[in-house]
Amino acid sequence: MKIEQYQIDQHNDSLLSRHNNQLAYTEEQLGEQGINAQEIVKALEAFQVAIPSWALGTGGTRFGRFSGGGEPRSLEEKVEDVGLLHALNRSSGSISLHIPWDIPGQAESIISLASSLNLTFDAVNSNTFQDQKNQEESYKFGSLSHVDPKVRKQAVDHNIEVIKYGKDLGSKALSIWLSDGSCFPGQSNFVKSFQYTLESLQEIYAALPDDWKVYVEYKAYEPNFYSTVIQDWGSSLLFCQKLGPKADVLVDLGHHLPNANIEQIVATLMMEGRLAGFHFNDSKYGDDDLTVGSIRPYMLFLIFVELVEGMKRAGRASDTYAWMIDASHNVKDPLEDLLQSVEAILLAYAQALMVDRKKLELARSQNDVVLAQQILQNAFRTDVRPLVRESMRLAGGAIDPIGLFRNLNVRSELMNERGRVTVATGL
Ligand code: PSV
Ligand code: MN
Ligand code: MN
Repeated sequence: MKIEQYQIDQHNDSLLSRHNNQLAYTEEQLGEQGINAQEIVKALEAFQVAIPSWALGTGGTRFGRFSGGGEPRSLEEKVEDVGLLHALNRSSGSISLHIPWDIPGQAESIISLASSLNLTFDAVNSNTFQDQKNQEESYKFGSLSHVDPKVRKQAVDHNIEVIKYGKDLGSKALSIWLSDGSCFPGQSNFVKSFQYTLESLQEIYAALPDDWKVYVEYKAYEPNFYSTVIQDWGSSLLFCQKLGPKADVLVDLGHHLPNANIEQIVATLMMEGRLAGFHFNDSKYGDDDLTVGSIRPYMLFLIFVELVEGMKRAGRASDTYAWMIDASHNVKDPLEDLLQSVEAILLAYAQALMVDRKKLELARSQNDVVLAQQILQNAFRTDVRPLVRESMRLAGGAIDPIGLFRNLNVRSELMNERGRVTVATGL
C-alpha cells in the first residue's frame, strides 16, 4: 500500500477553500498580536517526530493483547507503515528500531526502502529488559547493574552490537532504558548497583562512534516496584555527567511520579545543555503510553514553552534534538493514533511559539502573576490547527491526515495485503 501524491493533492483541493478561510482568520488574529503566522508554519514544517517501530502494532497490556488487522509482520512492513504516516503528515520522517525486536537483515535494502519513502533511521534502542531465546545469562535480576560480571558483560556486548546495527543504517544515537532495580527492600545495594551500571555504561560509551550520542532514559518504577537504578532525571544526569559530552538525558513523559513538574525538569536539563530529547506520550496514572495530548494537553504546552525558550537560549535548531513518540495501546488503530500524537505535538509547539516572551518576562519582573498566566493561556487557548494543517500542506502532506487515511481505506488495504490476524513484533 502506497499513498500517491495525486491522492493527497485531490484531497487537499477538496478542502482548500475552507482551509484557506480558517487560515486567513488565524493569521489575522495572530497578526493583531504582532505574531507572524508564516514563521510559525515554517518552524512546524521543520519539526520531525520519529516513530518507534513498536508503536505500529496494537499495544498490549499485561492482561492481554487485542491485535488489530493488517499489522506489520516484518521490519520492511514497519518501515512501509512509517512511510504511510510520513506521506500523510510529512512530519514523521524517521523510524526508531528496537533490537532484537527488529533485526535488519540486509542493511542496504532496508536503507533503500526507507529512502524511497523519504525516511531515515532515528536512535536505535537496546533491550536488556527481556531474556531472548538461547541467551546464556538471564536479566531476571538486572543487566548493566547485575551483581554477576558475566551478566553485565552480556548486556554491554548487546549494546555494542546494537550500535553496530545502527551504524549500518545511518543512525546517530543509542537509546538505553534499563529496567534494572529491585522489587523489595534489601534486595540490592543502591550504591553498588549505581557503580556497576556506571562501569557498564562507560564500556558502551567507549564503543560509540565519534559522531554518536547515547541517550539515557530514566523511569521511576515498573517493572521493579521498590527501586529503579536510573529512577529520575537527577540519576540520569549524574550518569551522563560522569560519562561525558556524548551522553544526554532522555525524558519520557510517562516515566515520572504523579504530578512531577516535568516542564521544570526540562528547563533545568536545557539550562545544563543535557537534554537529549523526548519520548512523547500521555498518561493519567503511570507509564500509560496513551496518545500524546489526550489527557494533559496543557502540560504538554507548558513543556513546549520551556523547549522553545531553551532552544532559543542555546541557539539550537529543533532538529538537533531527538523527538520521538513512545506510545501504544489496545483500542485505536495504531496508525491513526500516531497521526493524532504527531498533531498534538505540533499544536503544542505552535502555541508555545506564539507566547510573547518579552511581555512574559516583563510581567515576571513586575511580579504580575495574573498577566503572566494570561499570556500563557492566551496562547494555549488559541486554535492553531489551521497553522499545523498549512505546514503539512506546504510540505506536500494532507490537510486532514486522518480523514484521508480513512477515505483511502488504508487499514482495509493493509488487511487485504497482510491478513486480518497479524501481530506486529515487539512488546
Ligand atoms: C520503557 O517503558 C520504554 O519507555 C523505553 O523507552 C523502552 O525502550 C520502550 O518503553 C519500549 O518498551
Ligand atoms: Mn520510552
Ligand atoms: Mn515507557
